[in-house]
Amino acid sequence: MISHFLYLIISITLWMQYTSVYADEVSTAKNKSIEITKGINGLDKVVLSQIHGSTVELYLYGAHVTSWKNEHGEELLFVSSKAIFQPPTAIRGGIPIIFPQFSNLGPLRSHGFARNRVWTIDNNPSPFPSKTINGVFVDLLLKPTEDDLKIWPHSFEYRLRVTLGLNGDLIMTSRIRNVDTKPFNFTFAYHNYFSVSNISEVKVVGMKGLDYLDNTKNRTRFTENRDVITINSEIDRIYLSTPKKVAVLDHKKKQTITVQKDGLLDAVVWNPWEERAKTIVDLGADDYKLMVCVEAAAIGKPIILKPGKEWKVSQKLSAR
Ligand code: TA6
Repeated sequence: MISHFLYLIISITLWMQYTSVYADEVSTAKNKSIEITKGINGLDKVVLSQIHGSTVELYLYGAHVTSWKNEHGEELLFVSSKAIFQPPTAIRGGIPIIFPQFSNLGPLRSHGFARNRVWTIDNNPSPFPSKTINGVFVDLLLKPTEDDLKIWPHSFEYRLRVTLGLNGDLIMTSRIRNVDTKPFNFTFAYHNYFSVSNISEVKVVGMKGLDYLDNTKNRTRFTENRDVITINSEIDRIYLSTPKKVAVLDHKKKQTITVQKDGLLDAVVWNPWEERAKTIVDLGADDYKLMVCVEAAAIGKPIILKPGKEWKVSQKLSAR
């Protein structure tokens, strides 16, 4: 009799354990998701969500990441209070994709045209390495239109994978293929705008001893002698041949954002400060205090891509 009773108790316990594990798995599967929806002004937007609560939002317009939140729902990217979500204006903030021309280093409008085009979702991308498998991701594709070929006469296929890792990291992998018959050159950047508590609290580390081109002084070349870069006036520099990791420390937030680059030699540091911010119509007057751009880039040595070849680079952003 007692053994029957014990058997019943054990069975009920096992059944309860099984159903609770099963319920966990169901909610896990529900919480890690990709949603295609409408954003500001009805523009198509993709939302990636991870099990622990981190999220990423990106617009098909520009393949532009506009939000990256940690598991506590805190926003890690800066988007201007005056950002215009209306083509053909590029969205001010988030992560503009700068291709095929950084700044005015060529014949195109500043920062090229990838950030001003509507990308498509690529449902059939060529295989990626399996290390992104734990993440939730979306694949996007940009090909030039007839009009693009008139201003930049080079056929390409640009495949971008945006992944939100299990631990909340944001990984962006770009693969640019030359599908033309001639080689072409380009420059490139992930133009990351990070949200900061106050620019006076920010330190950028990882640049000591490196040469940089100062955009505020006609790209004159200097050498950085500081361990830690603090910002108290306009800064607009292209650091050349930087290490794979650069970091943005925010003392007040007690937060470090790490930019880990793969295949991208350069890093840009930009804050317009008060006077120049006034000349940027889609930036709020005090917004410069709340942002710093630390960009993963290929500028110093433009990329030369031969027909049939693919250039593959990535950045991984982590906030701890
Ligand atoms: O990456 C820095 C920079 O090239 C600056 O010179 C500054 O002008 C900024 O980008 C923003 O450029 P945009 O064309 O978006 O106004």
